Amino acid sequence: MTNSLALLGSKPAFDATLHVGRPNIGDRAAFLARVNDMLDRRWLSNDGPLVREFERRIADYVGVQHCVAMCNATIALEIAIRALELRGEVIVPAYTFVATPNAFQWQEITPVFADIVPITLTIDPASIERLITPRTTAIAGVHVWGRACDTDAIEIIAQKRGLKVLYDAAHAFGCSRGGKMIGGFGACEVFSFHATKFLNSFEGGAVVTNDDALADKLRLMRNFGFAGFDRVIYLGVNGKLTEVCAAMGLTSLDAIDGLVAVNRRNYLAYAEGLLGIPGISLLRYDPAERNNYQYVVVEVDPSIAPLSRDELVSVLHAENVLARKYFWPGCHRMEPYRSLQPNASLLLPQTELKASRIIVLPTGQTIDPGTIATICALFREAFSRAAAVRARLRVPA
Ligand code: T4K
Repeated sequence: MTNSLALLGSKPAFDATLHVGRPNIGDRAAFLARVNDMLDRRWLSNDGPLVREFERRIADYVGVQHCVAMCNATIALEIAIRALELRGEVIVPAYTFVATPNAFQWQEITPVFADIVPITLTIDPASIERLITPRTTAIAGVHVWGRACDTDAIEIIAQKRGLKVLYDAAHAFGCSRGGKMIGGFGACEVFSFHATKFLNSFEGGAVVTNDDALADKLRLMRNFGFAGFDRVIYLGVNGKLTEVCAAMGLTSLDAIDGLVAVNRRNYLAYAEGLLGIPGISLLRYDPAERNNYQYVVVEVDPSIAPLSRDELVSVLHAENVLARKYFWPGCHRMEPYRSLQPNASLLLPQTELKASRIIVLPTGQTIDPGTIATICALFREAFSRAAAVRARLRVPA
């Protein structure tokens, strides 16, 4: 337990930095064996056997017909957008990682920013309805922090207005909604397998779908549009996953039950440690669903908590706890959207509120309950010494 705060002159609670997004790593020997086999085969990329196995196992795990693996989720989103032939405007939440709107803007499709539902932080169906124009071609929900969008309401709006639906499921591998695994909703869904994600393949992503024709098109587009030697039938790009990344992805898949158990243990330790701290609430996962518990997301209510979110983050950083303010500021406040849509914030009250209050805390294999108890004690200590912390933060270091 800490007795004081680094910001007030004590030694930091941790010698080494505790990062959010520290990668989870499966069985090293199994990974290295896969890499050795790969080197012996001399097949390093371009639809190799490890990528094929990875795709098959992802599709089985999620319960969909097709998984098309890609080099990362941003490219996967871009290729999905092309394959779905979207244009004009697409409605996206402003509370997401900037890769979501960028995938549209990069293709000169306007991401129109919708607000979020305060409980789940996912796109608000009522906000979607208000933003539909004759130029709208699709709705892109984000299952942010692994919690599912209201897929039923979105489906009803899409059917009524003739819109396509796709989901950015970057955070949501291994999660479910209504007992159905995420991956099977909308026309397609996009997972990220980035190093920081629940299932990690160093870099990587995938589009999953039950649509045979869409899957064929995605495969062609990820490989320059080649439909066989010397025959290009679509505008394509290089979106391929490498074999070494697939080896890592497969090794992560082998470890998945253990990864959920560690994440859940940590999540419960935070829930216990933060209980009763004024103005602090932990984003809840629905115990009736499958969850990956990959993110520990805390909201600081400044009307109750003695310190603001930003003040708390400064306290934690001084202690070598590199908590993050994801996703602040909302995408609508980042370029080019800030310049292109200067009034967007007027329609995004919940996004503005949540983006100003959220802290994401370290979890995963490198964090244990003892570490979490210390982090939670830092919250209490910071609040009990709020006046001194505030005074210290007012004086430039
Ligand atoms: N959609 C959503 C909703 C997303 O959140 C993301 C990505 C995407 C789409 C796009 O997926 P990808 O194209 O990346 O597949 C990080 C990740 O790079 C990004 O993948 C992720 N979301 C985002 C939420 O977090 P940054 O800019 O915050 O990264 P950075 O460099 O600050 O690292 C994050 C933390 O992870 C740091 O505390 C350091 C730690 N870290 C990172 C890596 C790579 C490690 O400890 N070891 C590592 O190897 O974006």
